[in-house]
Amino acid sequence: MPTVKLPSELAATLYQRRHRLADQIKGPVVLWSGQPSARNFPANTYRFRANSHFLYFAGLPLTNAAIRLDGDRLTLFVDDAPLAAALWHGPTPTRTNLAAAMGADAAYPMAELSQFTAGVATVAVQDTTTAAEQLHLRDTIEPGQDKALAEAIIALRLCADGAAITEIQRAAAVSIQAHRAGMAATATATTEAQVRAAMEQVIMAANLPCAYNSIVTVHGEVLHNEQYHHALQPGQLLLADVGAEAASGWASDITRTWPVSGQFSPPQRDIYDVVLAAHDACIAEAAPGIEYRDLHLLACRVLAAGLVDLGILKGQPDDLVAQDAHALFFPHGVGHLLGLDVHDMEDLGDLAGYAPGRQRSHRFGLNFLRLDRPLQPGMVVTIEPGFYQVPGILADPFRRERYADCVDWERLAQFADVPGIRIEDDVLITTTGCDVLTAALPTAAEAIEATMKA
Ligand SMILES: [Mn+2]
Repeated sequence: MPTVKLPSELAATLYQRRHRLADQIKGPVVLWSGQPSARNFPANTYRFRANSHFLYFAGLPLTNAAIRLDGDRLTLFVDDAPLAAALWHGPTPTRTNLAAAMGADAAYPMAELSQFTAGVATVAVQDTTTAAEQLHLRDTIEPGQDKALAEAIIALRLCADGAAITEIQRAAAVSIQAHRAGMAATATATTEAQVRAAMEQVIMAANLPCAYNSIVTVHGEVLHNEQYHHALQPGQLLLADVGAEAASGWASDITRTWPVSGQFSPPQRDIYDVVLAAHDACIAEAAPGIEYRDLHLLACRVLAAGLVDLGILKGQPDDLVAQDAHALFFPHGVGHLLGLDVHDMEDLGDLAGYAPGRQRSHRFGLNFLRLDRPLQPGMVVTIEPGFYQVPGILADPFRRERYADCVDWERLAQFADVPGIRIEDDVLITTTGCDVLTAALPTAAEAIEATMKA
């Protein structure tokens, strides 16, 4: 039988996370890992990813398992694989081994879990089979008990510990290599799919999954484009938002935009430098105590000022931002929390992203802001301003009318070869400022052009 052993430092980190949770919350907690969902028949499944809250405290990506935390006591529930399963899946570690690796005080088959779930708090998992089981097994929950657990977990996961930072850096290092490979492959690639393949090849060869579905597209204006069939033409921009996930589950998230020909056209370069100025301004300001919302508004102001300088927007940058005119071209937030999930803890809605008492704005320029908290040391966030010409926004008669005086539409037409640009880095907030974990991948236009030739 293969055996699992966690490095002692990681085992200590996991113990510390569980201990800190016990400090925050009274009463037992059960966290489920979840199980694979069937694509069609049961044996053909989507790739399984253990639930992030389970991973955070258990450290092992077990399938169909649960942990019960009660004070410092850890109980593992998982089944030993039936002997017949080895025919299809090979030998797997035993429950006894997994429990020892995790530092569990006791371990039982999943069938025993029902005896331990009275009155426990939990967090819902994504797969519907396990989610139904969670509902079925827990009957005596106090109102607000699950929310209190979610808030306690958020208090921990909001700031990365040393082990988490190391793992995000590991994932980021592979993502940086993937982006370099994508830039280098563009000279000979004829489709988006070929560049995507060159990028994901690096991630697959490192034996890692992607942290999210890759975006590799000449239609950067489609914010979450998941099509890869378009031909690459000289003169186009290619936007690649691709990130590896570490074996431990921690994510990285990088976007770069580069010219298919290897050289930005003058209009592309003009807009690129405006987006880069917004990106750099946010990174220069990111520090403990700074409101993330203010970084978003800073990005909006720098973008608006740059677009005024280019003659695309008309007016004072502050006035334009107050009217949300920037959102015609930058209709999303400047970034999000990054951790075990690429949009960390968004399974909890806005509970993690928004500080207590704060709610999403309905404003056109603010309603996609995913994070509204003061920055704290240990937080990992993305900084990802962009510029997009989204037909659904720019051709919308209501917006055309509303912003008729703010936009020089004739001037804008001269930037038709700029459908979408985004520049995204992963940023760790330190005690004095911030550390760009993805800084080894260039952002400056000349440096990108140089990397494409490498
Ligand atoms: Mn992102």
